[in-house]
Amino acid sequence: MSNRQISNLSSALRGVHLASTNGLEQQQVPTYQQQQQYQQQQQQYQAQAQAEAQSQAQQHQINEQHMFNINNNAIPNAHEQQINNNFPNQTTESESRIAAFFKTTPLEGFTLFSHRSAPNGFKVAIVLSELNLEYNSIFLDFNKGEQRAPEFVSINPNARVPALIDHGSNVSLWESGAIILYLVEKYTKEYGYCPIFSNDVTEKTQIISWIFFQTSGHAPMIGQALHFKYFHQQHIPSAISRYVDEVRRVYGVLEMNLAEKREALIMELDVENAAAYSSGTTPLSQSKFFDYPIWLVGEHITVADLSFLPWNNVVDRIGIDIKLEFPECYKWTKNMMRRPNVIKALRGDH
Ligand SMILES: N[C@@H](CCC(=O)N[C@@H](CS)C(=O)NCC(=O)O)C(=O)O
Repeated sequence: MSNRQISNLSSALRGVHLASTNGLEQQQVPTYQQQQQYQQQQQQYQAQAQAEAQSQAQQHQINEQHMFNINNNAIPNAHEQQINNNFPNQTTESESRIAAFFKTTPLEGFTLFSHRSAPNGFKVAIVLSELNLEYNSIFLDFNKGEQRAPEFVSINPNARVPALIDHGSNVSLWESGAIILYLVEKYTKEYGYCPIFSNDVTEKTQIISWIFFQTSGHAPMIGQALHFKYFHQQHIPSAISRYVDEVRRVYGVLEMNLAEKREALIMELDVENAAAYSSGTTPLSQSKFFDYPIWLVGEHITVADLSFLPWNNVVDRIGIDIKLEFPECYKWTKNMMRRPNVIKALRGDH
C-alpha cells in the first residue's frame, strides 16, 4: 500500500489566510474612514458582480445552444467556437481526454468520475472499496472545465462529481446518494446480503433517511460554509455564521442519535453497573464500552455512517472541532477511519 495521499482538499485550503476570515467575534467598531473605504469597496464588488452576472447569463445562453447542438449532432458552429474561446484550456487537451475515454469504455468494472478535493466523490470510492468492487477513478480537472465536457454531461446533467459507470451492466449514474444506494442494492441482489446495508425493511428505511439527510442537509451546508469562509468575493459574517450554525445543528442531530445508542449499548452490555449509570452516581464515561464502536442504524456499520465520513474530515476548516464539541461524532469518525478499505479509498489505492 502506498503512502500517496490522493485527496488534496486540505492542501488546497492550507494556503488560505485564516486570520482574515476569523468570524464575528474579532470585529471592532470601524472608524469613519474605514466605513468610507468599506462602502467604496462594496460598490466595486457590486459593479464586478453585475458584470459577472451579465457574462454568466451570456455564457448560459451559449452553453444551452452548445448542448442543443450536441444533442442534435450538429457540426461545430459559431457558438461552439465561442465556447472554445471562453474555455480555452477545456477544448483541446482536456476535452479530448474525456472524449477519448468515452470512445473506448471498458467492458467490465466501474469507472468513478471524481475530483481530488471532492468529499462527495470519496463517499462513493469508500463504498466501492468496502465492497471490494473493481473500479478506476478519473479525477476531473475543474480548472480546465472537464466537468462540462459534453461526454461527461451526457452521464451527469448536473456537470458535477461524482458520476459512476457500471460497465458490466451498461448503467451510468449521478448524485452520490443515488450511486451509493445503487451499489448496495446491486450487491444485495447478487449475494443475498450486503455487509454495509441491511435486509431489514425498518433498518433499510432508516439508512436511506440518513443518506438523504447527509446529501441534502450535511454536505451542502458545509459546502456553503466553506464557500463563504474562504472563497466568496465579499466577507459576509452573517452568511458564514448562518451556515456554520446550521452545520452545528446537523452535528447536534447526529450527536444526539449516537449518544442515545451509546447509552442503550452500555445499559445492555455493562449490566452490573447499569443501575449506577441510570441513577447518575457513575458517569457513562466510566464504562468500558464508552469507546466501543456504535453506528447510526442497527449494530454494524452501514452506508449511512460511511456517507458522512469524508465531510467529517473537513469540518475543522469551518472552525468546528468535533472532538471538543461532538465527542460521539469524533469517536464515530475515528472508528471509520481505522478501516483498511476506507484508508485505501482515501489514498486512491486501487
Ligand atoms: N448533490 C451532489 C453534489 C455534487 C457536487 O456538488 N460536487 C462538487 C464536488 S464535492 C462538484 O462537482 N463541484 C464542481 C463544480 O461546482 O463545478 C452529490 O451529492 O453528488
